[in-house]
Amino acid sequence: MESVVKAEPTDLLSNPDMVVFARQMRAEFARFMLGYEFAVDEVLTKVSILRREFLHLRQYNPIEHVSSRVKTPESILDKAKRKGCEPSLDSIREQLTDIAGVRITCSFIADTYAVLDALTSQDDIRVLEVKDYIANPKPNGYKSLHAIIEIPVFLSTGAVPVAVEVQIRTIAMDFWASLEHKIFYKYQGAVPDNLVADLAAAADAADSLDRRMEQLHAEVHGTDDDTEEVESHPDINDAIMRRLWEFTRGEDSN
Ligand code: 0O2
Repeated sequence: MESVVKAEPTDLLSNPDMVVFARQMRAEFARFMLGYEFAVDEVLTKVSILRREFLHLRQYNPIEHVSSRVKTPESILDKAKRKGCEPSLDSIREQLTDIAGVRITCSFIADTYAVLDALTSQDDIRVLEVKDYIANPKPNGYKSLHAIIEIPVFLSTGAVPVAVEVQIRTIAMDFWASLEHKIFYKYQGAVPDNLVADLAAAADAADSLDRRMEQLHAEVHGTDDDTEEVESHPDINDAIMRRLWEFTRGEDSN
């Protein structure tokens, strides 16, 4: 990855124009970064609520693991330069939609679509783009669901919409992608042909595993249609149900 030339503090002090620029931009860039950190927090809260709701409603958790990151300022500037962005934070905000990222790892393929649907159908989320690399894998075998969503972040000055890239995939897809990523960086993009072929074969194996695991799961637990929806809560016991029964009939003596 190309890196930008870093200004040392001494450079800043020796250039009065840069001192003025840095004084203005430091706070603006910090606020820019904070917006993405808050947006990630908002998405993580939504994912956590979905996870708990799924668990209560279906007594089944489709989300195995969640991780998140906000690109570093250096990596943002590198990518902005690569993409030929205008030199302004507004332009970077508009063109770089993956500054904030949340990755959700699910148990099964069907879960990835269910989670994407549950998240993107929420009223305060605007979907900017969805890429289905599960139905249409990349030539190297990469699979994942990608959604660029815009979520409002409520600051003291009002609500600001912030873009977050959400990647949703199965454990097998995630395993493959993380190994491929390491290989890609080790060879700086020029992966030898034999490894490219091996990775493609491994992607097929991961796909077969996903499908077999999903079949097995369906055999053991039945399909969604067979799942009895039983919501439970540790504090809602028979005594509470009796009180509720009496209360709804005007007989509650407590
Ligand atoms: P990182 O370090 O994970 O952030 P873009 O590159 O975003 O401008 P593109 O290529 O259309 O545009 O985006 P896409 O296809 O939605 O991919 C964006 C992200 O998906 C990547 O981010 C990776 O995280 C992941 N990804 C896409 N293709 C592959 C792949 O072939 N292998 C692996 N392992 N991951 C992939 P970054 O910024 O490249 O990396």
